[in-house]
Amino acid sequence: EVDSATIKKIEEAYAKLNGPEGAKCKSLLKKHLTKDVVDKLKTKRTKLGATLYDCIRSGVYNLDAGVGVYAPDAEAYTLFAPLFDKIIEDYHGFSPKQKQPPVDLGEGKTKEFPPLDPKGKYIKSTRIRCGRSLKGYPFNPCLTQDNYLEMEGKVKKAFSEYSDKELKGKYYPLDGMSKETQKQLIADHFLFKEGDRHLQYANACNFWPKGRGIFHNNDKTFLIWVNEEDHMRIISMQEGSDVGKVLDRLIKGVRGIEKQVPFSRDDRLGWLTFCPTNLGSTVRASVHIALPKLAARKDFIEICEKLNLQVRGIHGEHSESVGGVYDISNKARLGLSEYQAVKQMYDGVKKLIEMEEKQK
Ligand code: ADP
Ligand code: CIR
Repeated sequence: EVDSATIKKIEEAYAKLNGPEGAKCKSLLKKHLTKDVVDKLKTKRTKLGATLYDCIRSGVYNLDAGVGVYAPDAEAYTLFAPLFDKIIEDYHGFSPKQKQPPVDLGEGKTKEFPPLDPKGKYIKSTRIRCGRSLKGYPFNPCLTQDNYLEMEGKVKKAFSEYSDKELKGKYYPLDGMSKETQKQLIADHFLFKEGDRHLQYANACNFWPKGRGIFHNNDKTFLIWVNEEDHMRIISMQEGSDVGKVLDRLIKGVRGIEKQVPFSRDDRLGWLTFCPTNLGSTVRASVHIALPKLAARKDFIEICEKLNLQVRGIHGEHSESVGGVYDISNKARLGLSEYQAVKQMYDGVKKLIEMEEKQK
């Protein structure tokens, strides 16, 4: 049963999105939260207690959001499917009839990805990340402080099992980290930022910084974020444009950790994540790249979108470009394998470089 106060908040949220305040809002939430969807879903509650309001809260407070929804638990994706399916289809081009293909991390195929920019004219660095959720735990809004600490303990133990020399490293909890260290790690693109309002309004920052932290090897080329947006973000990155090498290291890291901790996977949606934009392969493969001639064109973003690429600023999502350097990655993660997601970025960026070289 959903109490009348929550139903009222859902109705007010709908009114806000469609009233004067929401006039400039362009989120997928606003687009797909129709009156019909509201009426169908406002009285539903997941077994863990989450309502439609928990899914939409972030996008109702952040009218500048691109997407605006998060799933408080795995069941939300099916219980609130009339909303999520529409947003998922719009973002990934993945229809309700489609199914995530089997896992293909790209083992044995990483030689297909030699350096994109061997002379180092355009690309500064390359990063590939994927997300994982621990089996048996809901997403952020439903986690207790004990859950956070228990999860942190489990993954910390798993990290200590890495025997590969390249991956071996140390776990640094956020709780107790000095502000200078934290700031430096963020500035150098290694650590997640703090105080993201999209996550805050999704109730994803409860008990912060408890249970949050980062594992990394000595060179900071292999890193794992713990309990930020997702339970885990597994990351491989390095200077230059050697995509194959970055992927090789990510594969080793993922295979190493999945032997220790079981992950949540859905038959249709693939690896489960808190944000619907990350479902499926969960892979975002990106380069930091400067393309001065192309980026000067008015249709630069459109060119990238046509190549299934997403453009972000230099400090990640919702940030700006600095010195003409952009973060360019695959956009879709669902409906394609991990290997295909990397290939989408690889082929797209290759094309962008060709265009830059031909541009007058
Ligand atoms: P995510 O990739 O996990 O969705 P963000 O967009 O917030 O999240 O990016 C996280 C961090 O990774 C940011 O500091 C961003 O600048 C950094 N980053 C992303 N791609 C690259 C890259 N190719 N090289 C170096 N840093 C990168
Ligand atoms: C938005 O809607 O703009 C934010 N909620 C972020 C959406 C996608 N990005 C993400 O999950 N990192």
